[in-house]
Amino acid sequence: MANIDQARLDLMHKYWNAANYLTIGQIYLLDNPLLKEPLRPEHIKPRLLGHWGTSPGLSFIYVHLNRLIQEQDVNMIYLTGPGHGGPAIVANVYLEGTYTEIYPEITQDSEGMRHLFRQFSTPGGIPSHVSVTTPGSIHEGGELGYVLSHAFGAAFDNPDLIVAAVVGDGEAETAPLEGAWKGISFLNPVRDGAVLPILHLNGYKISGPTVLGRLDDNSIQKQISGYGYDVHFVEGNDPMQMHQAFAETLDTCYTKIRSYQEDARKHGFTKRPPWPAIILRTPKGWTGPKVVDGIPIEGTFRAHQVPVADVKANSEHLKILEDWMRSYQPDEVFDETGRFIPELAALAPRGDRRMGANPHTNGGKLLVDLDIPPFTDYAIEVKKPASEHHESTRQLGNMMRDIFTRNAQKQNFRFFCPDETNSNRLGAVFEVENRTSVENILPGDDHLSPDGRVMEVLSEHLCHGWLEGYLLTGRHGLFATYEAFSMVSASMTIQHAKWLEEGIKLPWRKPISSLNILLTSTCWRNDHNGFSHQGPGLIDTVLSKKGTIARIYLPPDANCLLSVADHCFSSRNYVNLIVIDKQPQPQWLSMPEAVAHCTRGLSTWHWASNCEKIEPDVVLACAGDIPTLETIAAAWWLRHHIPELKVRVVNVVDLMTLYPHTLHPHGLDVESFVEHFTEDKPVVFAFHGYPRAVHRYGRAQRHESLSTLHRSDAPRVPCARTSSSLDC
Ligand SMILES: Cc1ncc(C[n+]2csc(CCOP(=O)(O)OP(=O)(O)O)c2C)c(N)n1
Repeated sequence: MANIDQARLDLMHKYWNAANYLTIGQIYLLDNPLLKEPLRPEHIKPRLLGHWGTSPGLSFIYVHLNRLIQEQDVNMIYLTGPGHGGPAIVANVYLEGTYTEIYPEITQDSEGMRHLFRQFSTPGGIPSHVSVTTPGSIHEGGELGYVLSHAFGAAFDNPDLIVAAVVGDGEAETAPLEGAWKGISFLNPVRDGAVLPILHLNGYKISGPTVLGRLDDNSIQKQISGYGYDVHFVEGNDPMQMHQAFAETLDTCYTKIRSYQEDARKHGFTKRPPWPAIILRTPKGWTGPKVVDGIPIEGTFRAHQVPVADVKANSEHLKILEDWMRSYQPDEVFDETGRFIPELAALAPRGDRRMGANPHTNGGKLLVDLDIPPFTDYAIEVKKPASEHHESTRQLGNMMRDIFTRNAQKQNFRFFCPDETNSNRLGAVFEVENRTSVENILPGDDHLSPDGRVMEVLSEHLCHGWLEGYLLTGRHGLFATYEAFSMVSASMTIQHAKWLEEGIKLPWRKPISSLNILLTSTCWRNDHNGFSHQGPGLIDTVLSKKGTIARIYLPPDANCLLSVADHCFSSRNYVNLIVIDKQPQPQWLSMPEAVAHCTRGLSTWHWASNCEKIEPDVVLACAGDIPTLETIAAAWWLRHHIPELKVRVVNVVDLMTLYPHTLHPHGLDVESFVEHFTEDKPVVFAFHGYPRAVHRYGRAQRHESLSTLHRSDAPRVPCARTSSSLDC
């Protein structure tokens, strides 16, 4: 590979200086942003927050990717695994101009810089991570482990896109990240983009060494190449040598990526390419203070956060900070007014090629509506409640099959599932789609192909992360999982929910397709499974999220499921949780009845009650398919054995209707709530999940006790009945 022009590298070095300077300014300074006067205690923030250690490496990579983008006109986005390096990414999107375009008050001058510094990690300002407020981010990186799964999700069906994904070497110890290297086994060079993993081997976590940091190159090479990558090392601490080495390596990797893609696109898929991965070994806190109070800082875990503390009170520390900041020669990179000097600003890509402005990172801009067939086409004919028994999820599988067909040209829909598509009765999708694999395919394999869009990998983390990456870059999908194991990735559900909660407050972030999670193989009907398969906890997890984004549906039968799914697939910016079992179950409502029921969110089922015109003695309420069956059976028994007792059955499909309407937009007002649950009659609520959900919100509506039927955990021996002899 030819040497990179030294003059260009010198300028890039200055650009990197500017980014490092702005990073430190965000961590430390309240005022005096350009150091026009000697640093004084009053210029320092009262509380020093932020992470320096990872930041110089992140900026180094950013500056180099800018060169590649500019020279080769690359469509590239940047995902920061160690998202705590937020100030570095904010510094870079500020330098490239996207920050000021989105936040005009952060001007490209000393006043804007002052504002940029003051807002960082400050109440009312911006978070310390690469969060939703950061242009160009689809990955906050606060909870470590998901960068590669997000990166692959973004690359699927984006043939032109290269996703640079920085993996922290601490992050690389997490289980989700360890699994995510396998993404290349699902990445098709013909129709997908590429992921360029850059393992940032700075050797340390918060307070100790990383496992990989203590391995020699040979061991790391074996490990990463074992996943199928072609490993490139760039190591050292001399900046100018490192600029040259990294630039050359980047060029090599880019050439390889494009040649694999060109070959596959010209000749068709033959085998998984050995995609390149870079191992960048640099000191933690590179270019920062070497020693403070006699203790080494650069190249140690002590550089992780704020490398020089107590700067306001300790004049020696203040001096270290000032010398450190001046080492980046701010007067060489910013002019008198604080503007980035044009010769350096010219090194950033233009327009949408800037990584902070790439539309793939604001997926709503690229979102094309999903073409959803009329869900009523998949209706089960129900002439009389419980006259039919069906596996409800099968109907959803039929609908998804046709969603795949209708959107085949747009290539914007994928289904993610940990190896349970058939088990969850969604196998109709295989009439038109395959499972994906770019590894060897053997004659006996079932619906396995490099072209598939059914993403089956036995990792809830990967399914979830891939779907999130896919959604955040403007596409659509569904994650279906056994209910109990949705808890494996529950934390990802929370993180995505928080992202959406904040994202909807930012007018520049365009709405994206909702995160749709189908929980099936539920706790009440795991007939051949054990206690391990019982745990409806994700409901509680989603209940804890804000009403602006959280939705939970418990359709009691197939027609309700279809209606709910149609709504979820066309919705935006929600986390939609749909809970329904896969086993044959009685079908209660005709399609028109189901539509009316789901539109209301809950209904009194007069056909199961005996008090249409009068106040009941007791309300039997239910949410969830098995609790519905049990409740209908109980009501039947009461009607037949104690006919003088007036029983009302209320079925809840949209759990959020139980909230007070002040807390959730779907919540009923008190009058409507009382219309169903009465002012003061006892309510016995059979609920699919843990009882506190119903207690908390149902009680709030009626200010009195409500009994919930639910065991403190699901039964070890399945208790559900599938009676076909109910005379409803
Ligand atoms: C899942 C998770 N566990 C723990 C943490 C707390 N944490 C924040 S930063 C960090 C160390 C990260 O090390 P590394 O990924 O190597 O990043 P870098 O050294 O580049 O800062 C830890 C443990 C976290 N953010 N996420």
